[in-house]
Amino acid sequence: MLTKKLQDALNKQINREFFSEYLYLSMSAYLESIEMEGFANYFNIQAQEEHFHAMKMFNFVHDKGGRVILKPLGEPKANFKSVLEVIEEALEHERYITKSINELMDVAIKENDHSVKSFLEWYVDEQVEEEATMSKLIAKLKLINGEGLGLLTLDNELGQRKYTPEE
Ligand code: OFO
Repeated sequence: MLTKKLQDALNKQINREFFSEYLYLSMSAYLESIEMEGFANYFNIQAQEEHFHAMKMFNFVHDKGGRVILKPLGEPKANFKSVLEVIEEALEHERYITKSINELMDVAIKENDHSVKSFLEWYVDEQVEEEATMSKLIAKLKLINGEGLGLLTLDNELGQRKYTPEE
């Protein structure tokens, strides 16, 4: 069983994971619109990963005998100034998610639910990786001034990325 407080906090996080999926799809759509197909592919895969994060938590709430309540998703930003701005906003968003996961972990600790704490460890680790990946992309984009042949090469590289379902 989950306490009401913990169930509410998990439901809030499920909403944020689905919103992440929606935001990354919106970023992917913008990138398609400026012919950056590799970056668009990259964010399409990010969106699929976020869907997985949301469903993993959705299923966990049920496994714990809890009730999932889905709430509306906000409207994701649709237009950006550049590829660099997209990645910078994605990093900003991941930092917000990290903070949100940490706060959720605080609730699990206060409610003394060890199974939820153990479950959330996966998300804590995942956030380190997600922030690092975005930071590296920003560094690369800055190296090539976000334009020219460098940008096309990076776009081509990101176009090779394939979705590998996580555990
Ligand atoms: Fe990109 O983060 Fe989910 O958890």
